Amino acid sequence: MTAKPAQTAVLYGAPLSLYSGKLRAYLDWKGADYTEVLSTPDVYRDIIIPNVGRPVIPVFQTETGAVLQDTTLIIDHCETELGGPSVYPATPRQHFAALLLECFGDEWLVIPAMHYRWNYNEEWVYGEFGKSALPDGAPEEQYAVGKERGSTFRGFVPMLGINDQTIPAIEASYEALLADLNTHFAAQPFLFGSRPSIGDLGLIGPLYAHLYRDPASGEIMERLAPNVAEWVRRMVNVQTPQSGEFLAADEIPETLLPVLTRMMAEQVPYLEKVAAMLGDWLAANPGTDIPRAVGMAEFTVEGVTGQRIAVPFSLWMLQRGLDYLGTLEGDDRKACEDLLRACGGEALIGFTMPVRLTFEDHVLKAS
Ligand SMILES: N[C@@H](CCC(=O)N[C@@H](CS)C(=O)NCC(=O)O)C(=O)O
Repeated sequence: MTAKPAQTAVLYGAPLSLYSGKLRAYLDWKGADYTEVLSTPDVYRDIIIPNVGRPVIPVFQTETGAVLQDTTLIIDHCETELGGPSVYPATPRQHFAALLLECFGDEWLVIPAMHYRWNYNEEWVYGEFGKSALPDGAPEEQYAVGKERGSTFRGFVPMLGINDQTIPAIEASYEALLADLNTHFAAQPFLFGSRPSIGDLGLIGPLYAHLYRDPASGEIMERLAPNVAEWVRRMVNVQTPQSGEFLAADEIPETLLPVLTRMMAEQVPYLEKVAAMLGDWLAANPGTDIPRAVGMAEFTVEGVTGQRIAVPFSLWMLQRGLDYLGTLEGDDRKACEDLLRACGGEALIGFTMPVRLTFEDHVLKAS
């Protein structure tokens, strides 16, 4: 479905939104011509729900009026339409690692993002929800509306596996990740050199809107990992669009190995479980659209095991990386597989998807 042609492209989003931050950072680095419009209730009613079918941000309206959702699809659309320097490295290991880290940021770091937002910034965030819903309202009105709207998101917290048992492990894992990234960004401006990649964009979603911009979380980041806070500022206050280069010779800095290792240790075992559960679900529900969750899956962080919703969409994100790996042959493929072995990612070599997933017209489908 298309809406009326716009003169310039429009990003419908909000300052407090995780994925809006990812898309905005991309569009700014790309030097795209666009305006940002706050996703007020009117925008949800008039633009988002009629076109996307559900209330979700960010949504991107192209100059010709097409309405796109999902940051990955929007970024890929702009990469094709706008040309110019790409956020996808051209060399195999960097390209593959960037796709993996996009999946890690988008689909896994939502756990610390939501934990710190709701357990350290709750009252403040209600006000932020209110600023989006009622931009001209008085602070008390904004708070009241924001509390109503924000409560839905607060309600997701236990489903993400965040509870009294898992919180100490989630915090230990996040602090260790911050330490690893702090070391990395002491030496490199971005993940793979002086140009941001799709991997940086995956990480910036949670690490900006929730873990930097939410005040109590931002204080933790500044204190524990000032280089990460600097990287956030480089990502979101773009000084020179389209600038920078990826490191020569397909180098993966050693300092990224602990980050990839964390992904392999925490997220990949969970994704294996989701894959198995999705296989069972499809066998029991043939011909049905895939729901957002297919049950609760076990996950383990820093030795503590919990349960969280099993999200098939996360497998679609993983499939992007696996598809890329599948296109590689010979030395290029070996280089990527060696990288996986170096960070405990053997499970991704020959990972079996229960089915091929497509995400089209805002719906995830088995194809
Ligand atoms: N994978 C999507 C996720 C979009 C998303 O989950 N957005 C959040 C706000 S940052 C939202 O609107 N969630 C409400 C919902 O999904 O029902 C993307 O990259 O755009």
